[in-house]
Amino acid sequence: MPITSFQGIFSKAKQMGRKRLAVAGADGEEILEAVRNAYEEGVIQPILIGNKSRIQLLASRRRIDISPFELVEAKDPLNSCQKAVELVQGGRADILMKGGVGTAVLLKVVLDKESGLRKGKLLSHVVVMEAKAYPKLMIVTDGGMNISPDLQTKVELIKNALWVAHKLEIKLPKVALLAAVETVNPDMQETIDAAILAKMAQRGQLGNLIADGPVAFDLAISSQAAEIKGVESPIAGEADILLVPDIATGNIMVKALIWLGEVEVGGIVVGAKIPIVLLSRSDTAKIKLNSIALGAIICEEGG
Ligand code: COD
Repeated sequence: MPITSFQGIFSKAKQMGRKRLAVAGADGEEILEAVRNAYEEGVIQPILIGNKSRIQLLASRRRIDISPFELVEAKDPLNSCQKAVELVQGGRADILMKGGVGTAVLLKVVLDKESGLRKGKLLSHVVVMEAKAYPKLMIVTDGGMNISPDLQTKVELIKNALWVAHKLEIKLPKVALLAAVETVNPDMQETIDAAILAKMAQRGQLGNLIADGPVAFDLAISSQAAEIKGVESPIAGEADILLVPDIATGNIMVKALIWLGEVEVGGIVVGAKIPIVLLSRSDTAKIKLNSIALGAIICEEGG
């Protein structure tokens, strides 16, 4: 049965046993709290990288017991990222998490051709969303890493999202190729890309999934909207994966739902040797915790 909630994600993460989480730049109170919460949930075993004495000071200020956690000294944010990546390379960490280091600093270390964590695939950001008004989890990509994906990049984005869908035990995911309309408009590149991707999916070029587009967001999540619009689509009202045209669309859509709707969210970068928890400073403690749990279930079996 597919997982349909973050409660289900946590249950699976706990069943899989603790994963080793390397936190690059762990000297932040919010980060320590999120890591402690995930540890208490039985999901991870943290390795905290950064300025040791500052980490200890912040932890005692927030009354967070970090005595069961390993601490690794690093002289600055870049060094924290390098040490975190080294731990992964040495087989000592299963998940990487961005703490108080810049996103670009971490991603550049991760993308380094010689010492980074690439495995010949595209790295992409996926957000998993649980909304009260929708019975399935939604996998949204890419509102966090790939800025303006071309057709080939979109193919890779779908393949990465498909892998996440399988980890969520969705056997035959339905993919909505999002645009503003349901017809191909030569002035809207995303509608052309969507039509090509839909044909590629139909021919089995994208793997085991059902995809359709261009479709607007309402059609993807509401069969009633499809009926009103008079559009027949095999994914209408049942989308599992939502491919957005670019980073701005995805980022705005997810943030609008977080801040105005009732959604549970977790986000992660996939496609590297290990999952990367990449959080925004404004993310709530719950989003941080959800993202760590998501990272834990995305890990390859055996870490
Ligand atoms: N997957 C795999 N390899 C990649 C990827 C990717 N997604 N992106 C770049 N590479 C490789 C390139 O092939 C190249 O070999 C090397 O990495 C450097 O490529 P550049 O010069 O294009 O990459 P950078 O370092 O300038 O930029 C990569 C970023 C991921 C930093 C950039 O794309 C970016 O800033 N993305 C947006 C991140 C962001 O601001 N998110 C906001 C919400 S959190």
